[in-house]
Parts: sequence; structure tokens; C-alpha cells
Amino acid sequence: MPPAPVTGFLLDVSARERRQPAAFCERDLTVSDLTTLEQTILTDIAGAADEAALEAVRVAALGKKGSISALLATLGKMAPDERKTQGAAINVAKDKVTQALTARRDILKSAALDARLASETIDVTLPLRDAVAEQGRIHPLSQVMDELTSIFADMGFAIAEGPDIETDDYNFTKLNFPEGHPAREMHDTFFFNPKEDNSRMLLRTHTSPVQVRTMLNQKPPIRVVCPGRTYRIDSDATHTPQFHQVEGLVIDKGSHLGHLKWILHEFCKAFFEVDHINMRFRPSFFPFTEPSLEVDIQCRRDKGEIRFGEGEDWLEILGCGMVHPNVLRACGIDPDVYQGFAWGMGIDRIAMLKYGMSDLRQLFDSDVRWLSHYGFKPLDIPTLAGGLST
Ligand code: 2NM
Repeated sequence: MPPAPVTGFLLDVSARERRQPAAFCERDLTVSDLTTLEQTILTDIAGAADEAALEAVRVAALGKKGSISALLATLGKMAPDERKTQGAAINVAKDKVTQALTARRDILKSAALDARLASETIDVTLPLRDAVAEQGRIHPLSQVMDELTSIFADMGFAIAEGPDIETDDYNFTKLNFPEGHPAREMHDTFFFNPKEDNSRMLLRTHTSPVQVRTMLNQKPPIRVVCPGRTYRIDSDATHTPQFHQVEGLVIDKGSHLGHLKWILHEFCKAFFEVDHINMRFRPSFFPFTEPSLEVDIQCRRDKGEIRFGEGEDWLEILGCGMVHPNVLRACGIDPDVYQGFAWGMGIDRIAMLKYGMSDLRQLFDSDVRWLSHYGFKPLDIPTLAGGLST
């Protein structure tokens, strides 16, 4: 059986119901319906837990397809009288909903802000974390090298460097270590294999060959300091096969031991950052100087700490002397016109003393935990004016 023909009335109603919210068609609208709609929306507003939920309620009521907008759209089809009363009632409901939305939004906004303030607290008493670029550390040996060179540069010395691989001639012969002389055995030397002409290169056993190169290349007066890596076959608790030295050289017509003592005294005060220090000069022997001296500084050791300028102990820190005439001659300087003095000092041990390290080998371990404790910040560059180590 075919379906019964649909009457115009029924069709009309169903069409209206498809367009409009089911319970609130314009023809059915009563005061109590509007109140119910308004109540429903206000309840939804009050129940919206956050700003997104509130926005959904607003769209459902006041958006293009919202329930209140739909009611307002029906006004156009009403008789003028009806439009007046219904229009006023709907607009009152719309205003209430709008006000409720605004009030609820304010509450939710400030609640959201409170929640953020509670969860994003900053403890201003926490220590600053270094920027990535500032997390690296300068190795204490590099720091000490920088301290030494800034002290001597401040006194007017030039800084000179040379190669780690040297000739036998520059490392020994020109420094008055005669061929086959036992003095050469004082330095246990790393030699390379001999070349065809039987000469041998070596790893420099001291930085003195840099001074040889300076004397060969410059005319006096000379004031130079040479820091760098040095090598000797020696490995135990207090020696590493590679170590560091700084040597100094002054050559002029009237240079004498008094000048040398003043320079070393000023250097020690500046390096150990004390106003007063006692030094002791003892006679010694080096092939390249005559006379030769060893220098001790007075100190007190207690409980692993060392203090300078007081106490009963003496600490040997360097060797020095007047440059031997044979060395001057071998380096093209006339010893009847010029004279000079020189000194040499191991850096590793004085770095440990100054910064309270217990084991020499830690300097060469490349342990990043050790370095983050003993290392220096890259921008804290040592200067005499700004402080060497602080
Ligand atoms: C020392 C002790 C004494 C020294 C001598 C020279 C040169 F090249 F001028 F002859 N340079 N360094 C010297 C003098 C080094 O180290 C303990």
C-alpha cells in the first residue's frame, strides 16, 4: 500500500521543526518556554569548566545557528503586535545570557591566571644556571699560563713561542751542553729516529730553545718570556712525561743579578697574590748559566693548605743564573759587550700549589667533573688590574 498522502499542515510543521530547535518553534513559544531556555543556557554557563567550554555554550545560544539567534530570526514572520512583545522578551533573555557569559568569562580567566601563577612559580633564591656557551671551563694550567704571561707582559716582557719538536743543536749544543757530556743525561730525552745525516730531532726537554731562537733572530736588548710544553722520559707520582715550563731571558749591556732578583721577587708576589714574600737563593749548577742559582720561597704548610710569606718551610720554585758566555757566543751575541740572565720554572707544580690540587696526574686526566670544579670561567680573564684568579 502506498503511504497516505501527507497533508499540507503536517508538512509545514515538520519543516519548521527541522529548521528550529525542537521545543521552541515560534508558534509554540510561550513565556515559560523562553524562561526554560534561558535557565538551561544560564545553567550551562555556570557549569562551563573552562573558557573553551564557555565558548561552546555561547555558540550554541548566540552563534549563527544558536537557540536564541533562531528565536530572533522568527520575529520577521510575526504580526507587528506579537513581534513587539516577543521581541522584547527574547532580547531581555539575550541580554541576560550575554551578561552571564561575560561574568563567567571573567571568573574563568582569573581562575586560569591563578592556576598558572601557582604552577609557574620561580624561586629567585635558586643559583643561576650558566648559559650553554658559559658552561665550558678553562683548564687550570691554561689559566696559570695566562696569569704568568700577564704578570710578565705587565713588566714589559714579550712572549715568545717555538716548536715542540726541536733539533739537538737548539735544545742542547747551543745551550752549552757539549756532545757526549753527562749534562745531557740530566734530561731524559725523547729522540726521534736519526736522519740520513745522522742528526736527530727530539721533543724539547725545556723551553730554552725558544730563547736560542730569539737570540739568533733579534738584537739586544732582549726581554722575553717563553711558556710552553716540554717533555722528558719520567713518569711517577710527581712527574709526567709531558709537563709545562715558563722561562725568561733578559740581555742588555748592564743586566745583573740584582735585576733578576727584583723581577723574581715581584713575580712571586703577583703570582701568589701576597704583599710580602721571603726568597732564598742557593748556588746550583746548569750548563747554560754561570753562576747558577736555585730559588726557594718561604711558606707554611698546614692541613693540606700552603701559605706564603710566613712559616718555617722553604719551597723550591725555580732555577736561574747569568747566561753563560758560551751560550751568548753560540747565539751570535758578543759576551764582551752584552750580558744577561735567565730563569726557568715548572708550571704544573706551582699551579697545583696555588689552586690546592693534590695529585699531579689529575691535570692530565681530562675528567670533566674535575675540570668543572678546578676550571675557570672563560670570561674571567686574568689581569693584574682586575685580579689574577678572582
Ligand atoms: C733554567 C735555569 C736557569 C735558561 C737559560 C736560558 C738561555 F737560553 F738563555 F740560556 N734559557 N733558560 C735557564 C737558566 C733555565 O731552568 C731551570
